[in-house]
Amino acid sequence: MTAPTAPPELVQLLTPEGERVEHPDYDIDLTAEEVRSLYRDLVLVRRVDLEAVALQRQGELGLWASLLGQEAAQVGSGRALTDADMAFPTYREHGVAWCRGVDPLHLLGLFRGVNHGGWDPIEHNFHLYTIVIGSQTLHSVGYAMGIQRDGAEAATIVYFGDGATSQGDVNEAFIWASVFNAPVVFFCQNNQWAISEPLEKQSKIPLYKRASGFGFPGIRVDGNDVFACLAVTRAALRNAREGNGPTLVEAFTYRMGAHTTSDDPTRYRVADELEAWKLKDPIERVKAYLFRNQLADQEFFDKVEAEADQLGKDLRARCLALPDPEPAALFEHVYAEPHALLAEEREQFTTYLAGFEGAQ
Ligand SMILES: Cc1ncc(C[n+]2csc(CCOP(=O)(O)OP(=O)(O)O)c2C)c(N)n1
Ligand SMILES: [Mg+2]
Repeated sequence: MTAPTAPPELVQLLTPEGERVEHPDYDIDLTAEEVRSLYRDLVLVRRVDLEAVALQRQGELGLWASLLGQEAAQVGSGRALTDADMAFPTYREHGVAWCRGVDPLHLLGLFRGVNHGGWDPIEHNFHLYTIVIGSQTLHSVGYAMGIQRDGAEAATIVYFGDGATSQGDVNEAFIWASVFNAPVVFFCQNNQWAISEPLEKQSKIPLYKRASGFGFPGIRVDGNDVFACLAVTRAALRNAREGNGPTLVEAFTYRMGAHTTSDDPTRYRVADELEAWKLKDPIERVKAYLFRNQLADQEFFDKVEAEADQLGKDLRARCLALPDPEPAALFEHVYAEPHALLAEEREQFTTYLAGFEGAQ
């Protein structure tokens, strides 16, 4: 079995071989410095991910959802956001978190079970991770309608997967966004799999085409092409901010790793598929482009590599040093205001814990 080939309507600005291609509707003018910066993001984000997988394997995290292969979709779309835009992630958007300035340590803390997210969504305009598939699409549409009523110059972007498109919430969010002309970009990372369910089990038509049935534009972009993801998302966000309503962006990509560290993809997909997608690696093509056009030398690549090593090392040390929370911290941040029943439950729980031998 070979990897699905993307149809011609896919927006691509950089081929897997690192060649720049033109597109009549989408183009982007990036300086050498900007391309090097995107490359650096891609490499650092992959390193964070790699370190997290290793930490999970060593028993330091309960779970990790790897973004391997989806770096360009996340960095491209993440870098398209302005500070005022609000992003709503799933559980895999470590690359977007990076672009929003969220310390990766907070992500590790969540998967280590020592915090419930740890970052302030308002400070970074990056909502907390959402595990309930598709629910964040409704949150983002509601938020976008708020932006609309405030008359603000901003938009929301919401991330979800191919599998999520089968959820009622996502379809309801499409309808609300459409009829209220909400400033939202639906960013679907079609990584071809929803755990062990292939794309064919979610849709008989390409996902981006679903949008037309709801009354707004849909576009498919090469999700392994950071230039195209940046250009397409930037245009969709601008459109939303200008009052032209939602867009569905389908980033055609591939989940190169397991669904999560609890999953074994060799049980349900063939190795050839992964091999074919490796040739479309999102980082390699930017590297080839930089080399080909002499926009970066070996010294630059070595420097980024060294920075990634340092980041991984530092992240590991800080992760291992994360303090365990007090068990009663479980009750914090449940409600904004004091809550009598919750106070009672906390009391019961602390009494229960105090009953164990050796308890203080
Ligand atoms: C409402 C709901 N149903 C089921 C699950 C279990 N679940 C977790 S991830 C997942 C698959 C999601 O696939 P997709 O939307 O393609 O995202 P991906 O993990 O591939 O990024 C499922 C079914 C869940 N978390 N929430
Ligand atoms: Mg998927």
